[in-house]
Amino acid sequence: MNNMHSQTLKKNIVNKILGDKTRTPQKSVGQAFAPANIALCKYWGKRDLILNLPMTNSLSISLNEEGARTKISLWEAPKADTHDKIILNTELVHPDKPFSKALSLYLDFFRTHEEMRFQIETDVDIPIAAGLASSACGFAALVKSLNDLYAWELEPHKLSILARLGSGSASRSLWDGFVEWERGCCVEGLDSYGVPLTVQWPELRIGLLILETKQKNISSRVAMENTLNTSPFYRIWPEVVEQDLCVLKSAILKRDFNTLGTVSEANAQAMHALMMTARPSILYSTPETLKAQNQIGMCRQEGLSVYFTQDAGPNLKLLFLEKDLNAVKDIFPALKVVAPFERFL
Ligand code: 2P0
Repeated sequence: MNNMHSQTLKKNIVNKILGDKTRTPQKSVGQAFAPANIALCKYWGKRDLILNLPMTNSLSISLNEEGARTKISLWEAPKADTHDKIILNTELVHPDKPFSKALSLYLDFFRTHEEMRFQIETDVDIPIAAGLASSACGFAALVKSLNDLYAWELEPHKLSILARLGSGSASRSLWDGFVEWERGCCVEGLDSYGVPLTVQWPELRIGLLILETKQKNISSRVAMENTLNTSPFYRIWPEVVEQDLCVLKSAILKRDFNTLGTVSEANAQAMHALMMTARPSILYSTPETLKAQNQIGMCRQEGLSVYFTQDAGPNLKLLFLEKDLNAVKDIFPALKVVAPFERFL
């Protein structure tokens, strides 16, 4: 499948979502915020590579005010062949960088004419090295700022579909709190979007434990695909997810923290074990990751309810309750702590 074909497929979906909505900006600047999200039950493997349609549902928690703030406007480029102007954390990003190329390809779906150029300013206020900053909150904030610029007033689930076309996990960053991303079964994915759980859990805390700041050497997109295609164990992953999701949702409803922590940690470990059985094997953990995981296990043996989850990188996200904040901080002083439900209190 070549790039042009995949762009056409995505553009068709965008057109279906937008219908007869205007393609003319209704204000000079559109702006929006979207939170980062951490999966408690992971998305790992696609049923459609182009449309970012997942093999299974997944479940996440959004990180409150940690995320991406984006402004978008039309830009009078000095020459017809000039690219979009993309500014990340106040620095101009060169148009040849993969980040700019991916954004400009995505923006092609929203241009009225080929010469139309955008200026995008994005501030991401969480550590990019944590492996949660870039794609999910970035694409969700971009879609919301386009919705503002064009005054489309699209329903959130439609924004979620548009965000998914940029990056799968972005479909979950349209809401605060817990969000389940439905796998859907339709070929075009018009039934695959985020659905928020109407549950508040004010005592819940997420700690970002940064162990390594180097760029990962295999992208999650490639790692997912290699796992799905080569791991002899991938076939049982959908079953694992189905069971874990069921237990997690019930634990959330009951505010049963130990079950939430146990299953989230086990689901992350199952995803990493699965990657290790890909051929060639994929390993994101470093000795520091394993050391921190052991430390967390030892804390639990001593009676402290702390758990971890891990995404496509060596860093960990800790799960604990507010009452244990000081005890957890004593062990991990550099932890960045997020209260996902704080502003809803
Ligand atoms: C997740 N991850 O559920 C899983 C767990 C990483 C590990 O979604 O190819 O950037 O853009 O759909 O969403 C990271 O992958 O991948 C991810 P694409 P994405 O959060």
